[in-house]
Amino acid sequence: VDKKKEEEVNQLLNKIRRVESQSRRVPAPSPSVDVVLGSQWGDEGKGKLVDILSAEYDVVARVAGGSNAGHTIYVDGRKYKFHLVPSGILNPKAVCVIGNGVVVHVPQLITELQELEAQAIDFRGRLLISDRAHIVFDFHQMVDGYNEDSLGRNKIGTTKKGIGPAYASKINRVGLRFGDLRDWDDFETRFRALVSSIEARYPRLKIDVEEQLAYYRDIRPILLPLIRDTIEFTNAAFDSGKKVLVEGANATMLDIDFGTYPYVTSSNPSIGSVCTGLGIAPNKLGEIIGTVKSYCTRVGEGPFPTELLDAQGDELRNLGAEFGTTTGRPRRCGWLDIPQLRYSCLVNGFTSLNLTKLDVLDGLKEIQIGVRYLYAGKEVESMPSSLRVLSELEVEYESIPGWEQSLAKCRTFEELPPQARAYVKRIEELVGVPVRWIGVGPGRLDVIDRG
Ligand code: 2SA
Ligand code: GDP
Ligand code: MG
Repeated sequence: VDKKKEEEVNQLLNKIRRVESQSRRVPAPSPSVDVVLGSQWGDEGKGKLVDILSAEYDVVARVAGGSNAGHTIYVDGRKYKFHLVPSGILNPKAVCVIGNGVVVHVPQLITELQELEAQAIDFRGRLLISDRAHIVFDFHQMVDGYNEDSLGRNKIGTTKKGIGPAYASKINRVGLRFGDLRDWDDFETRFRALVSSIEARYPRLKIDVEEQLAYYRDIRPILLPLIRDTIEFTNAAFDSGKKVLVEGANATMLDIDFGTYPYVTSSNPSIGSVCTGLGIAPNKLGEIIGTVKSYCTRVGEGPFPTELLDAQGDELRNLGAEFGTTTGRPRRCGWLDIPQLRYSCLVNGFTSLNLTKLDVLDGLKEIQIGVRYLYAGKEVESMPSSLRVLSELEVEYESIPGWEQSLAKCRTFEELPPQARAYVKRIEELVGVPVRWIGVGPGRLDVIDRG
């Protein structure tokens, strides 16, 4: 009898706990902040989707990285390349925010603004830079180059845009932020202190302090009107019912925490930086869209399990025009990697996928999908942190027949040839996340939206 009573009490307690935890869970306010992220090693085509979606949004924000990112967009046969300015700038309605988590090289930003002006795109009043965003100075880029050279064969393969050194200044608490430009005397004092600390560490670097200070003194009147408390701005916009879209830069496998460290970038391109790089609370997040290239590419050094080092890799590079947007470097190419993608889904909680560049596979007789990692004869269950394991593991592949015809004109899922549909379905089945968008060409309209 006692046992029965105990069980009844336990059941009741469990019920109360369940009800309690449900009532404590605050539902996501509506509308929510939606996010487009890179799920592989970058260059999946995030910029293109952000450009397409931005017509529906009032605010488009960057939250991490800097001018290492390169986002290419084709609209009406015109090519646009963005490194710092959010891709939403092409939508005349959207206000674009460079969040506190981004590191900004001012000369690059000015170049992009001049390019926008030359193309008659009016960005005035539509571009805001967080007063907490850190500045990438020219000497950060020099340090980046110097570090790479001194690593020799062990180099990371960075873009040499000063990203790592600028984040290092931030973490060392000696960096300068855009808000610091508001008080010139203080900026000047702290700039000299920062240069001294860099010179002490890199005695061979020649930094022209006066020339740099003169540049920032001159450019200050152009920058000051763009500098805002973007935490306040973005949250106020959200609270008044405005729709916010986050444009991810780089990708999960390049994440300083989740990527193939040390062959990574120096920020968190995965979901966490939406909160830390913009000041948005996690309960405001809505759709988290993972951008997945139909095959894999990587620029720079580091392990790449499904890499193709043969003619097939060269074919993918040529078909997909896989050359860096920022540096022009040839991208390493390989097959789609399901264990890697599952890991990315796990870390980011993707609610849907944007599968890009399916058209690049048009001419192939057969397509491979990497479905399992094997190490020392056993299946590897999770993403190994060891570079050695990652470089030595074997990948088991599944073969899918190619469709051997152009997808360029397809605008619905049903219009895709059955082999292409099977490829998409198989990906959904293997990762357990629906594919909502399918890219069939580089243009704004070359996309299937399965809604
Ligand atoms: P960094 O410069 O410190 O961030 O480099 C560290 C690693 O991160 C990689 N990385 C990238 N990978 C893909 N695409 C990127 N953007 C450009 C593009 C790259 C280009 O859109 O094509 O033009 O070469 C990007 N940015 C950084 C980098 O290769 C290092 O492996
Ligand atoms: P991002 O960094 O993720 O924005 O991507 P990048 O712009 O660096 O690289 C993606 C490249 O693929 C760009 O040149 C795009 O124009 C192109 N692209 C994007 N989606 C598609 C697609 O579905 N098909 C083809 N053929 N090209 C695409
Ligand atoms: Mg890119």
